[in-house]
Amino acid sequence: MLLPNLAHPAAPSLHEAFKEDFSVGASLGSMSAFDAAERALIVREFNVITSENNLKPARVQPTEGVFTFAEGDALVAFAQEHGIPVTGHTLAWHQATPDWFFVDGDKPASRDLLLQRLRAHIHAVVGHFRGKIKGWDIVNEGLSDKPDEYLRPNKWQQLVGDDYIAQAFAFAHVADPDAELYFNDYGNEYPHKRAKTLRLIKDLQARGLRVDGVGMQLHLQLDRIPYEEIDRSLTAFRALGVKVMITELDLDLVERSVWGADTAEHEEPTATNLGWKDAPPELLQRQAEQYAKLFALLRKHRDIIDRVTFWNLHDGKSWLNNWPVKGRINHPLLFDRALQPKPAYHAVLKIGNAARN
Ligand code: 9MR
Repeated sequence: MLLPNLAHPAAPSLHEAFKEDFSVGASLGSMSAFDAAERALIVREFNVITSENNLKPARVQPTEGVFTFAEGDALVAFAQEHGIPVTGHTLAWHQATPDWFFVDGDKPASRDLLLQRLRAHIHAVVGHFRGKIKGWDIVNEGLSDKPDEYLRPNKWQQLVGDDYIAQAFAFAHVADPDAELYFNDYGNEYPHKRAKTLRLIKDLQARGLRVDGVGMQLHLQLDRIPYEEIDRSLTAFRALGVKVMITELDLDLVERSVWGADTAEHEEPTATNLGWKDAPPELLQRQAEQYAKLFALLRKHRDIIDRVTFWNLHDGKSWLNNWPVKGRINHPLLFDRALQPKPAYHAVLKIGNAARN
């Protein structure tokens, strides 16, 4: 398979084009699912990697006390071989977490038992990768989607209380004192989650906890990118004195009625939500323009943005082929299914190569 830019070997790759600004990354699933051409593409274009699924609690500790690190080890080994830093994702979440965490026989687990399990999980996982994983999404999607509610009422919050987040940060810092610690969420470009992010990070800081960064996922939809809101959140987060990471970027081309990125939501197939084998060229063009406008905005905030990570490598591997409807054919990333750069790739690269002011 051809790699991008082979006709122009001198052309910089994505991460080279943005080297003055931020790292550019991709999330990856199981390494065994990436062939040689895909691996070459990863190494050429990206200089930071996130584990998409294989470090989630359901994968790592499916049964209490039984840890499986093989997939995570393979990803870290690949990254180390190429000198690429890895982000661990994620330790406390309302999804991909086995039920056993939350029960004690036929009763709900007590606060103490759940905290003991949270501590044991974090110590085992962060400890296993100590010195090998640069930073962790400690808590994922902990903020409520409801404007008037602060934290998402997930089982952690219900059974432990609001301080499960602080506890998780504290455990992780003990497990690897050198690891960076992040809070990751979607929708924090919008005012209510922006305000809650500020409240949460300030609360963690007031408790004297280490917090290195806020993750803005940015699962975006064509023609609906809230540029101004993203700009406002970046400006607001600057005051926190932490890094901002764009952690799960993609730009959905196919219609959907569900907002955000909650995997619990589903939608029935319709005439228009299943996508196309070949994306309409005019949509790919709009996608290119919108990605470019976004990267210009992100570059404006390069003093606080540490990295911009796409949610997987190419269109064929995107979660958006299976959400919110199973079996749709989506085109949300910069490379197509044949690993070829799309118009969006060239448009983004152009922003990276443009003069800095
Ligand atoms: O892309 C991930 C998909 O393959 C998984 O099935 C799903 C459930 O574990 O999680 C997806 O990734 C999510 C990420 O972990 C957190 N933010 C939203 C992402 C898309 O759902």
